[in-house]
Amino acid sequence: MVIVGAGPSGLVLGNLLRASGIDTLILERASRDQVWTRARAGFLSAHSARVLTEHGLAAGMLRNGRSHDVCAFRDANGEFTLRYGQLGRGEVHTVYPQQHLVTDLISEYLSRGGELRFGATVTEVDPQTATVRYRDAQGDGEVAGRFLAGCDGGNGVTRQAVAAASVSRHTRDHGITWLAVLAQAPQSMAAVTYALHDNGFAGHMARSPEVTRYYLQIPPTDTPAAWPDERIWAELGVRMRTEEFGPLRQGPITERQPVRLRSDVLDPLQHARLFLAGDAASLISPSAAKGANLAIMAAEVLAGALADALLRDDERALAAYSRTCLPRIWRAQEFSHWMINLLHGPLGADPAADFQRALCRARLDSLRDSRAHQDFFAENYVGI
Ligand code: RFL
Repeated sequence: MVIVGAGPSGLVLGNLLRASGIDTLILERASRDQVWTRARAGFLSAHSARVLTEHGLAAGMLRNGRSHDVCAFRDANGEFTLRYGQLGRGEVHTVYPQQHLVTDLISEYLSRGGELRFGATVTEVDPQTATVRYRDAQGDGEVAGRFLAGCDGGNGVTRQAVAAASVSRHTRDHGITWLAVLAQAPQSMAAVTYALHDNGFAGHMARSPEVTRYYLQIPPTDTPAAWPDERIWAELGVRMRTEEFGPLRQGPITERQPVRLRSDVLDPLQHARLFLAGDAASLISPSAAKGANLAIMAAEVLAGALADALLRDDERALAAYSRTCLPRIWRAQEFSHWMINLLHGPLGADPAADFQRALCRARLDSLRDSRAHQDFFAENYVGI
């Protein structure tokens, strides 16, 4: 079995297949150091925590992850918090940085006897023969499996190979850009905090005791160079209303990366003998922290289906793979879209923008006041 990509989806898949005794090769373009240090997601859903625990992949998360069950919203009317762990289904997040999870998954995969080649870039994919061509320091190579798993993210070659076949592609550019910031500083507030402001959205998310992620909505044409440290902290201060709620704990900014909010879902998630999982299957905006969790969900479903096919010659679950995953992907997309509409009024001052901003405020009021609305939020925020 050949897997392209050593992110959360490829590594969870590889680990589960190795646990079933299936031979696996993961080809990963980046170096081991790059994969170990790439900071991205941090909020694992209850479902992800359960999958990792059930399959013996949760030792690091259980040791160093932190339970998180409250989020806060700030706007001109003040701040309110939602204890989502006591709402909806009562589920909570576990905060565990993605690069730590990936590091754990790599060492477990290798100890299960899995093969993993870093610095191996897949250049061509043939879904009919389940063959990939790749380039590494030794030159060009080719390898084939019974099946291929495309776990190479949102811009990968496997997604292009499936998209080129006659599949439907549901895509949407939300027209919003965030500057994703990592600060070498402890978190400033106890909870994830979403701030709505006429200047644009700002977010605060814990990562580790020393590192905090912030997001700032920025004009799509801005480059990271337009946002030096001082400007980031000043604008976060304005949007987070620090005069009213107290200062942010500042530190050096170690990453400033524009993230365009986009959704992109392929249907079906396969072509011939190539199956997609994670961002390769569906891109989702980070507004509701779903991407890594969808990756883990799909990897578990795909691992079970591949084990049936490879060990028991039963391809029914594999044939149903897209039908199993797509409704869950669309639920997450729907909630993520709901969050985008909640958090972003339009920038600028015209009557249409005023109307949209008033709708955002009304949505937030409803979330503040309505228990039914809060239960909906909690169930979808942590669930898949
Ligand atoms: P990944 O993690 O992108 O891994 C794909 C891997 O494939 C490799 N690759 C190739 N290898 C060989 N040959 C090629 N041709 C290759 N092309 C690519 C890449 O080097 C890489 O190692 O995909 P995967 O496994 O599907 O996992 C998806 C998640 O990483 C992603 O959805 C999340 O990080 C999204 N996300 C968040 N998700 C959450 O659930 N909770 C969060 O709080 C959260 N925060 C975030 C995020 C994504 C962010 N960015 C950078 C878009 C915050 C940010 C800023």
